[in-house]
Amino acid sequence: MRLDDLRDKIDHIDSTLLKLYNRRMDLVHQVGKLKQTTGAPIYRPEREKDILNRLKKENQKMGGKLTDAAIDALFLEMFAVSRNLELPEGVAYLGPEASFTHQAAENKFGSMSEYLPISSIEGVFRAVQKGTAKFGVVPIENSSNGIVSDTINCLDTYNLKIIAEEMIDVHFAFATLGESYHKITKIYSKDIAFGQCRKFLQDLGLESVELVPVESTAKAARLASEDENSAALCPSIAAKLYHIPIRFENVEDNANNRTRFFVISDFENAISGNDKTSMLVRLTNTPGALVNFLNHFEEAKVNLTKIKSHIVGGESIFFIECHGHKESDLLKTILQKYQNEIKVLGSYVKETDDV
Ligand code: PRE
Repeated sequence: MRLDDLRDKIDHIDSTLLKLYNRRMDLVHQVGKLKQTTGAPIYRPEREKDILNRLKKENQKMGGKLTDAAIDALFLEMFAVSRNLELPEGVAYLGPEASFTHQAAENKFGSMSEYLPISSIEGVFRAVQKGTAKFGVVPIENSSNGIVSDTINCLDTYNLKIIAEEMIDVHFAFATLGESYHKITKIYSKDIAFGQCRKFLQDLGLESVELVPVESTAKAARLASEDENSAALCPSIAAKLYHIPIRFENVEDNANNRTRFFVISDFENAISGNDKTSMLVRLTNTPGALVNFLNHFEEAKVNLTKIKSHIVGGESIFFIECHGHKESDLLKTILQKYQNEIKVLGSYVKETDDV
């Protein structure tokens, strides 16, 4: 078939898609109106997951060319458009713009949402608590640096719920305006990024160049865009934002460097059938207290996925995660028994196993 003929066919399909999108949006609009009368949450991650799972199965059966990742990309953006049509809701995230948290937020909420970069984790919690934003996106742990204490402290202090999780691969780019990296005198980045890219800097003979730690990798990119004898270790989106050429991609020493994020809001999710629950647990400092507590999970055949101890205000608490929804029969019994010791932080669709 000739190019023109193929393009005619594509045009025809695009027009059909447009009609179908609009028909879908009419229905979504009605859903939005219905939700406004009942005050039900607009964002329903478990419903979105159901739709995606069903479509992926159908796609496999029909031998479609779309991969699962392509189905996610197309439909998650469409859900974001739908939610904005039902009710535009702001998303606060640990900024600045082009940070890894921004990337995680865009993965969840698409490119059309209204984003609010906030300079601290507690600021994100405050914005959601006050209603300045409906959602907040904060990092919870990184495979190289462990748990983010500020997030745990805020989950303990604020009465907000974890309503979703998101995992992203953390890749650093080495970006500079300079033609030759031999002339580089300064490299900007976050201090932890220098540690994560140490071997790369050694291999390039740059370990003795001045390493300048700044608050964010996005700021590093901005500073590097102002001086051609400097470079930044930053996410590629930050390099693009400040128009600095990327000389090397994925320069981190550990290729499996991942960060997990939580989405927080003021509502609770319904059961999806594939959920995780996160909680903070304060147990008495007595022999066997932790073992006794954990035994209940084994007896109920509930899979524990994480247990980390953490100090809050001089007191040791446990950050614990397990499979299942807090309203499921298996978990309900344990949560009731320990209701004075446990603060449930949220039940949400399980997206990932661990960092
Ligand atoms: C819809 C949109 C947003 C929700 O997060 C889930 C699904 C969709 O576009 O399919 C519709 C909707 O609001 C709903 O089913 O509750």
